[in-house]
Amino acid sequence: PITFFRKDYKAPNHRISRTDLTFTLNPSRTKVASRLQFQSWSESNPDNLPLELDGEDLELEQVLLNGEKLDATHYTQTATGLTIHKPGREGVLEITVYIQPDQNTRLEGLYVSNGNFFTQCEAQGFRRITYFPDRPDVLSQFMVTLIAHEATHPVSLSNGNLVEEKKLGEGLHMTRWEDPFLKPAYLFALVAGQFVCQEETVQKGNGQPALLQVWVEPGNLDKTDFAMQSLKKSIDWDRTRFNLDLDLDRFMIVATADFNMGAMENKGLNIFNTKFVFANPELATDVDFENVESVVGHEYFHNWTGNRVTCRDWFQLSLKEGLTVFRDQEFSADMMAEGLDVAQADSARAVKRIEDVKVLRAAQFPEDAGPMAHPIRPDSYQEINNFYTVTVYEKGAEVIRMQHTLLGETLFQRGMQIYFDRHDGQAVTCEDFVGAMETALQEEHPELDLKQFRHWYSQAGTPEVLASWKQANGELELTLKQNCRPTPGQASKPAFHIPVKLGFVDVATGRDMPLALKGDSSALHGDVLDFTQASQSFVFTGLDKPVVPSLLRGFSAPVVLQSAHNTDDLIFLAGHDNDPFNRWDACQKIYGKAILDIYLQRGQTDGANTQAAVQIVGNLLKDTQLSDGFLALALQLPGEGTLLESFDGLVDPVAMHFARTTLRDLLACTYAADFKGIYEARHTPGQPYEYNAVAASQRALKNVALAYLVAAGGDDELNVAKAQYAAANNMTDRMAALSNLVHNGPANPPELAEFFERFSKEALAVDKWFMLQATVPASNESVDTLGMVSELLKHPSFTLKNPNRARSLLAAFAMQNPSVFHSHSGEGYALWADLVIELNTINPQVAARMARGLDRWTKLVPALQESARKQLERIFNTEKLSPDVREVIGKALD
Ligand code: B3K
Ligand code: ZN
Repeated sequence: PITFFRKDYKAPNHRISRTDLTFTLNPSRTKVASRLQFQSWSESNPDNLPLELDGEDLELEQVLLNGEKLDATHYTQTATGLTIHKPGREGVLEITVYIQPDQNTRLEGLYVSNGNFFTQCEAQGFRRITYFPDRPDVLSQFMVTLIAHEATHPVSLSNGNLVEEKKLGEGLHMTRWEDPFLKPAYLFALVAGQFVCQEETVQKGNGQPALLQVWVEPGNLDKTDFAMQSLKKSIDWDRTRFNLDLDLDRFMIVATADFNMGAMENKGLNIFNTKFVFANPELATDVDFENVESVVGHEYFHNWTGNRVTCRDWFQLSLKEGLTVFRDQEFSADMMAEGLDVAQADSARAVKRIEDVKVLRAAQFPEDAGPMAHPIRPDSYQEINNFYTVTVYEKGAEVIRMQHTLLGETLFQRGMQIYFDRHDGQAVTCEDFVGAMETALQEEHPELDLKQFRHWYSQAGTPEVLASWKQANGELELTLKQNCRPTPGQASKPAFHIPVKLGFVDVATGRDMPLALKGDSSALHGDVLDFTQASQSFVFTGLDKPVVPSLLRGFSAPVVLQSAHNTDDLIFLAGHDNDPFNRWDACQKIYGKAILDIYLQRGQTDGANTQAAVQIVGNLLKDTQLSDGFLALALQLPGEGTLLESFDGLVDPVAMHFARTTLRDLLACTYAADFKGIYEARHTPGQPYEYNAVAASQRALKNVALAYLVAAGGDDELNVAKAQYAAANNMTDRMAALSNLVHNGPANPPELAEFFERFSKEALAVDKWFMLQATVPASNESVDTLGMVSELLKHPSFTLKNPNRARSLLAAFAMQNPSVFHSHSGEGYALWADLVIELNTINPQVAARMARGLDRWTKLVPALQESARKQLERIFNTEKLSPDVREVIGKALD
């Protein structure tokens, strides 16, 4: 396999000032004619530099240079590209190729979905469309002509503005699109086929109108309202919070059922997985609604952070992704807090923060501890598609968030302004972003810099922070130590600059004490402490009365904090911390300790931590001040993935599942009456459904209570779930009820069949149906999940060709159902390996995602490691293994 290194970056020889593309669209054989105007960048040696174009799986018809046909001695054609030996200082290159969109099951480049044409070019899909310098630092002006049959493909779209439209005869029609902005090829898009749209005109900041459209296949218009609203909110939010306006006359979203990931920010023509567009009460859960809003926001925000300023090379991916995730997280938080008073808004924002940190801990921490660990700005890759990771995205967003914490909102926004002033229209690096933030910081604080902070870009691994303290004579000495375990290629790492947001909570009053550092106070900025050394002590003064430190408030850095809090401290923080995130986190810590105790003591529940967990839940249930959204989160136990990762030793995921279930059942029995009360107070069948943050959190809490009720109960409680299913007028309640029935009740409840029949024409609901069955845990003894998954693979509605469907069974089973996947028979791994191997030939990118299922196999108990290795090796030795899957499995086996 070829490894690409960040240090090998070389600027291109040529720029392509203008790109004209003409597509004659035909599903089995599409003609792509390009006309590239190129100029050499070099002054000194202009004529001899070859023009290097990427290209894969293209049938080359002809090449013309300045109007003259080139014979094959003037260029070199390989399996990966075309090099024009002596193109001259500048000129016009015309190339004609043919491609086969309907054979494209990889869904990269131009492909056909349900008869319609779509493209996906990021990261390197454009080279599957035509020969071109397919690298993000070549920015060109695109003019696109689309020719298609009017009967089959009446709508044809590309980036920018529609400048011409006409009939051509013989049933053909053409549209011509001009994108006013320079862009790299990865932001190119085209869509053609049968579509209908919902549209609206809005006013831009400069008073000019902009046309917004959401395009879907016929029959789906009733699912587009929410996406359109989300788009309008995103536009308003970016203008008010970031002072960034829509720069286009036309902004389109198109939904397709066949898509490798969530969505794509192509300039002016975003292409979305239907999963992140379609939303109506019948079909979408509250979580789906929330996701639609956040992904619509994310792609829209890319228009500035990604498109106006793009990446120099793919090692810089986090430049746009980390920043844009940070922006979409802030957008969602602001939307959740909209219209609430200050205290409620704080708690609503904390709910969003908790949700984001849960994802980070469940998915990114394991990645950072495993064979695929990489810095947010990787140093090397074999297949770039494997680096669209939770590290680049979510940890990348944390690294931006830390800069926001260090600078504060005002200076951070100043840094954004400097960033755009310097780099609008350019392809730049992560360093350029930090540089802009550093300039903003130093305008106010010339003595500060982000020098050490930059390690967050270059070092992988989750730092561990140890915190201990002594309080005496009115002073509290806080000692912090940091350590980051080795990751592939990085044995030891210099200390990180870790912003520790903190407070000292007065035990008597529950109030925060003022923060004052003894002596040199330059490490404290407001309530944020700069922790910069391997070991560091800070003495705080003015603390006469006993306090409990609350550290890393709001999760101010992506680290694992091991604090010296004892059980009483944690119970106190769970009830009194003035930082809602840390209140939640104190609950999680106790639950985690309790589950580990139960795990280590083979099911015993008489330990002190278990008692503390029971006490905490009792306190939470009594606290009338808590919002439903917060309470719903605080009552939920840490996920199995997070638990496995937090245990320092080899683990048995099946036993861990049972330990977690034991605590859940104990809590459920202890507080059955309270859960019933919560449930009944919030279960209002017949009330019309509305999606908004408040109503959604009511439903969330209600359904958490339902899960506890069912966990502790017998038939009566299952009947509560059955009744909720029967009365449901929305997907949130329907799915919550059904998942309790399927996960905790007898095999094949009638509701499962009813659900399939009701929604058999709605692909996204059918995905949910598969997913529910693939996630039945080992603790449900009446279901043989593995057997059921094998049967479901043969279901007429199942196909590995559709990524959503493949994920609904395979990812659900291998990544969201540890107690079955890691079953001691090894059958789970074998089934997973079969499917990865099959998917490898269909869609390498999706296969490589699924292949991550055993990333953490060396953390398993020896017997499981042995079965895991066997399957990993079986995959690795498969013929025609794609580079995508090879990289993932190869690194796991290394
Ligand atoms: N930028 C795209 C992801 C492309 C993934 C290519 N393998 C979506 C996003 O992050 O918004
Ligand atoms: Zn993105």
